Amino acid sequence: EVNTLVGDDAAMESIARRFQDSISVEKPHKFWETQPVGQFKDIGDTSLPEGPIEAATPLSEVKQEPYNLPAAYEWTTCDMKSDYVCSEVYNLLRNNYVEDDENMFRFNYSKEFLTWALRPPGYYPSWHIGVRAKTSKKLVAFISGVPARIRVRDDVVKMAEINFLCVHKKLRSKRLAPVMIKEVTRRVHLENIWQAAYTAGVVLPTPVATCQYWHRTLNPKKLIDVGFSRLGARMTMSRTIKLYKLQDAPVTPGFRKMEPCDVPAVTRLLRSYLSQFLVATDFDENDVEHWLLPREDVVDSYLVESPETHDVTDFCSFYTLPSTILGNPNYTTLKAAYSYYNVATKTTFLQLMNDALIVAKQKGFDVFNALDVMHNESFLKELKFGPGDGQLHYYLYNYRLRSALKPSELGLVLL
Ligand code: MYA
Repeated sequence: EVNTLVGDDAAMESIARRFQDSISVEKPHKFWETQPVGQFKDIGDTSLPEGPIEAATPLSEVKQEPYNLPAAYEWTTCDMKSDYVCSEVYNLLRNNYVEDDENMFRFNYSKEFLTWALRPPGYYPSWHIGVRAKTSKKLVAFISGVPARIRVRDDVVKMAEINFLCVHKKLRSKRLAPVMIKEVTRRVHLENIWQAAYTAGVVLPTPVATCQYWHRTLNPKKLIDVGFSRLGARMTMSRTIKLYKLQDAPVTPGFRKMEPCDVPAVTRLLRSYLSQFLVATDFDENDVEHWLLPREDVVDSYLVESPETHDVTDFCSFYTLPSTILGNPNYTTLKAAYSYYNVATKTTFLQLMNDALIVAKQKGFDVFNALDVMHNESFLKELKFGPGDGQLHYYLYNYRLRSALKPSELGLVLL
């Protein structure tokens, strides 16, 4: 009898999870061991230099033909300007993309969101890569990249942000993912870009940072009904509703929605804020216009314009990412807002983010999520966010850091 010593369920679960994490660090990664990424065996070796792991090669040496797929499948470049193709990608992800550990929820990125996420300034259509079944032409897998400038310490590096890797549930564990990753890598190399950034819930060689999601309940009754959260010990529903109650309208004077004319001021504010983090996005005005101007049901941005000086002093933003609720008779969708980039210079972070919660509640979100990146720790507990159970690992491809970063050293949010 080994396991009778631990009586508490939560403690058991956390031990099981840590045990699994330690296994995943030991188990071989037949694919990732062949890639220019930090390897587990090198953790703690501070003699290795920071920067690119492999040098760029002349473009003429980049493989010109796509990688081979199993005979029944073919590559397709997904034209995200086509409403039909966009719907195909949307449906693949809606039915097969990321689920929580208990398979209760699955991300349901909207079509408008995908258009936004995949067509930023300077995007490459060739980086929107699908796999189709040859006979039916059905889309069965997808992976995407978009270009970004990411600063690592003092170097601004052109990178690809890789996202939406998805293989149809019926085609899992057939080593399709490594072929897709190699193919996107090839197409990124063809644009003379040699580094990438990505996030995943799974542990791979080797995270540059491991972050945690925190959740702020906005609609307690629904979150409890659908099993997202549980009624706390010694809590009733009415006490819980009262605990999470917010004011009806934002309280900061000058708090308003961001508009096109604010792009220069917001860019200045954001660039100055992000300069303090070790790894951060390098936003210019074009990026801010694309990534931060409000788009209905996709991204929301608010700022504080000083009533006296008319300076923009504070900024907050969040994106809309609903999840499908799997197998609940009463509800089909969980409406979640995800904290994006926030800057506070005059207003306190606490008051700024409290106003963000208020507008999110007004807009009908059930929950407001945030990672512990940047200065988010400074408001999470006080604003009644609770820690989630999943972790999000950040990775760089072909770029080594001497040691892992703290979440608070990251100024980067991927969608
Ligand atoms: S993260 C979101 C990933 N998507 C999902 O979780 C959706 C649901 N799951 C699936 O669709 C499948 O399970 C996926 C794997 C497609 C994830 N990132 O084909 P397999 C490795 C990287 O037999 P499947 C996001 O989108 C795994 O360790 N590698 O497995 C960012 C193993 O390798 P190794 C992953 O389950 C993506 C191999 O794949 C991931 O059928 C960033 C097994 O392949 C993962 N999330 O399919 C991609 N999951 O043996 C990297 C598993 O070595 C980009 N694996 O352990 C790298 C930069 C490229 C550009 C570089 C430019 C210079």
